[in-house]
Amino acid sequence: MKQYITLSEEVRQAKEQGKPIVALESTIISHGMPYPQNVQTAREVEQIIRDHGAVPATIAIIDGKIKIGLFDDELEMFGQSKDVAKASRRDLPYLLATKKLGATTVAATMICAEAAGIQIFVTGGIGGVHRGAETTMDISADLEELAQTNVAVICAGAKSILDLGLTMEYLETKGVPVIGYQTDVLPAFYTRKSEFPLNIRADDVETIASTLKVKWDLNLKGGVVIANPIPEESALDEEYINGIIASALKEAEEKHIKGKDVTPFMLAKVKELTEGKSLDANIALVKNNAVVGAQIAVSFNSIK
Ligand code: PSU
Ligand code: MN
Repeated sequence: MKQYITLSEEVRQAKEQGKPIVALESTIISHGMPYPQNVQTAREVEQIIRDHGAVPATIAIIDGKIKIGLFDDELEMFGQSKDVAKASRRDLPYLLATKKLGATTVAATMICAEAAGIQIFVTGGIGGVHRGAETTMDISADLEELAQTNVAVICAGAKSILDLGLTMEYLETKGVPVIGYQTDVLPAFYTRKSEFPLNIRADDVETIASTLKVKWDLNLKGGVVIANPIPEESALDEEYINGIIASALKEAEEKHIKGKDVTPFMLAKVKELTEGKSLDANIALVKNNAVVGAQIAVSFNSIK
């Protein structure tokens, strides 16, 4: 796999010096947020990670290589170009072989991070079991990746465009720990709470770091979800956002949106219906995850 990986100079030095590194995905840039907020957020998230003592590594597929750490003009390209494929596990071989541009999802970012020796990954929200999956079978490849790839994903839970109950059942079946950071219940992305209790709560990052170490020391393969609620002041009203999500889901169904297009469609539609409020919330929660993710990376790096 090594021949397909290119490290940025910043990441290469960080590895050489044994510094903590935090992986970041690029689908959130190319397909999760509009331009120019996507690029601006990506830059700010990288800086937050540096300010908290770790080194950011945004991951993407460029010119037949898995790039670990992007240049500023590459971030800009992923933010602007309409010609970037959404790259999940299944897409990596073809995109690398044909030297196309690919923005990595949570699943693909986990694969690339693990291959580059990075165990901590910060994002906004993970994919999951979609509502109606009992007939559509729309279950994100992110969940299968969490079942098998040794990377911890810091997120704000999963969006209620998904079936959160089924998503939790799936993760339980696959043996993926879901750790609530200072919370007893699964956060629902735009809101701090959901009706789903968590089995593990951690109030400090050291507990999370040591739990990761023990899991992988035990050779229990797979990832860990660290669910970090959106800051109170940025959270949206639950009834309000759930109403919007219901209308967006209805429209997705009427327009026969399927497969990999479902999540980007829903994100863009919810943004439109909330007049940008969902985007502001999304940006705030990713930055908050960057703080916690960097702290976990620093702690994990000191004990691993
Ligand atoms: N959730 C978000 N923003 C995103 C995504 C999820 O709030 O950008 C992206 C992530 O890259 C995630 C992917 O891995 O969507 C899941 O897509 P799918 O449901 O098609 O697996
Ligand atoms: Mn899907």
